Amino acid sequence: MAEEMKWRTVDPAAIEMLDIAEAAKITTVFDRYKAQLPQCKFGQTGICCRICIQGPCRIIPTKKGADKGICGADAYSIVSRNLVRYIAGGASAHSDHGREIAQTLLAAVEGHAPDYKVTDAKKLDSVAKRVGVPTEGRDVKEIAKDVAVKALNDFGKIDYDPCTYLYTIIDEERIKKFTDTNIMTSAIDRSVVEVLHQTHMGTDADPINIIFGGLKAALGDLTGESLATDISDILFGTPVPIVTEANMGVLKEDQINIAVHGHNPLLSEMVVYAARELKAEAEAVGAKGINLVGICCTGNEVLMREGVPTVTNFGSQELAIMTGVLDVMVVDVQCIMPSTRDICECFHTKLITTSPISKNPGTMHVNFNEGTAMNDARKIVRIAIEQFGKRNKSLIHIPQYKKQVVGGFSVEALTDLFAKVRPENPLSLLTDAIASGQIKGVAAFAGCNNQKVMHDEPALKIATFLAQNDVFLVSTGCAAGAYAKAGLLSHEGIEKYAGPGLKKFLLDLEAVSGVDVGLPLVFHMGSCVDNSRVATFWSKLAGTMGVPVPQFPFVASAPEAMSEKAVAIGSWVISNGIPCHVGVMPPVQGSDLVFETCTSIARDVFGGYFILETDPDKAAAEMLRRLENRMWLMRVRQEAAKKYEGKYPTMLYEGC
Ligand code: MSK
Repeated sequence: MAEEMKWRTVDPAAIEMLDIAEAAKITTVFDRYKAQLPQCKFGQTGICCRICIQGPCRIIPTKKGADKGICGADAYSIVSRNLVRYIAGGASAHSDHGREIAQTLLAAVEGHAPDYKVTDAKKLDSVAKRVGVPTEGRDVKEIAKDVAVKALNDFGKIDYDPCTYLYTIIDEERIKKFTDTNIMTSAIDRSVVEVLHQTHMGTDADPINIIFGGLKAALGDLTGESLATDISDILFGTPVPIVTEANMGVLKEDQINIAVHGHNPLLSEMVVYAARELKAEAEAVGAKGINLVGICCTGNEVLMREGVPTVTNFGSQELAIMTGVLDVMVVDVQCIMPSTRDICECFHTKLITTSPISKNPGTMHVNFNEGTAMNDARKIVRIAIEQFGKRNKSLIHIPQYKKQVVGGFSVEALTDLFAKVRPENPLSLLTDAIASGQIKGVAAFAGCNNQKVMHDEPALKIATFLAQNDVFLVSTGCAAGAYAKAGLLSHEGIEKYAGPGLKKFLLDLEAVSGVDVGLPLVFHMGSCVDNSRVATFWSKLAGTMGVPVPQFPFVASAPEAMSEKAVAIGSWVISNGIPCHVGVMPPVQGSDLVFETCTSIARDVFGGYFILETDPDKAAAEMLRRLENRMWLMRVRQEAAKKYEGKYPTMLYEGC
């Protein structure tokens, strides 16, 4: 591999495949990033305005006349507008995914989607109770219908009451905070439309007001994620610990390989069922079976529930095709690089799009429909069976790297795990370990890969540092993909990286867990929409400890944030009172006011704030410091409460 490319990834399988790409002169995302350099400084710092067609306007603070846009917009208006439009995009993607899931549950109980059913009646019951749907003496279908309707209602109800699926996962302190700051979302679609209107040319020029509008849309995003997770669990089952593998070594030369890629489990679950059903047809063409593998968050969905191995995460999706054994890559929505088509054309791999809103010119399209789901999935699997015989054997190269993965840690699964030690109050097992100082707090890792940083490296560096310092770790999305490929989602991770306090905690738990292969260092909580599980987790932990969320020692990180969805997630994370590290500089440096609002003023208002740090070593140290600071403050508050019988002066969320 050329020297300048060697710093692009730490994944050994990806390194091997980049050599193949270079030899074959195949252009990948790694090359295209390089070709885009240097990137436009105006865009990078957020001071390029493309909102009307008088522009684009680029702000030059030192040049009279060019220090404002043509309409007179200041840099702070432009930067904040650009930022919240990312949030609107992210909220649209997550919530539209959630809408499809809710519509499918409704269609299933009304008899229009015969291949779907209520798989997890226990989850249905708990969601119904939470969102106020009566359950007593009612049929499962009736309850499911009301749960689906409540979810669909959250998209566009006409009143201004808070969204049900948001209101019921946050505590009273946050309800008051969101109400007082006027960011409580009353309808997902309205929150997105409103912020697009607010940032239309000539509407809002006030950066703080714009940012608060963005936070309302971010809470719309959380609402969409929450209902997507809940109803996916109802349809396909709430994840429980499951053992599988990750990295390109999961591909099998003697089997038909199908990669499911994108986000929505409605399609990928059906492909799992169809692959099991059509095994004999695969054998009839000389294959030893059908090997399903996952990429990105569709991969995470089927890993969590079905144990489907992960072949890779976002940054190296193209490289999986170059192994020459991928017979079909079937995609739904989001994070699918258009370039996958060009790479598939160099191999026998058939790229199949399935969503009416996610097509790629020149690519086969099988329209996936909830009413004909299994037939559509069978069609896709049969295309893969056909492709198997078309492989060019001289192009086959499977890097022999794979790691064991123990995934499937929904909040319910984690609670059940802790209950094995402490049945009466399961989560207190972790909060007591935090209170005693054995565990320093909890860190959640989410998000993508981004070509601006070395593929997978920041996620690994930060997590291993925090593990060595006894922080309990959970993860979702493509960050979880990085940990899966590096062995951090298995017992190997505990042995290699856990500090003494964390190691004792995990090994004690492991002894009673009933998971034969042991527990992981990092607990995989699912796909990007499953960040709602993370929000539920911190809410329950804080409740168990008896403190508001902004006081609980919890930090989040998106070490390689890339998508609009990541911006939306980060924004509701900080609104919920959690410090959130971002390892790639978002376009906010063009306005000191917006930068300070994100990193500092947000802290005074919400208790959460962004830690914008591109050096992973510094970021890891900073995250640990923030956890320790929260723990120290909690002890100070407790001491003060004892001494002054609760009548001590009010403190800021995180101290002065
Ligand atoms: S797939 S949004 S690259 S996590 Fe959810 Fe991965 Fe980020 Fe897409």
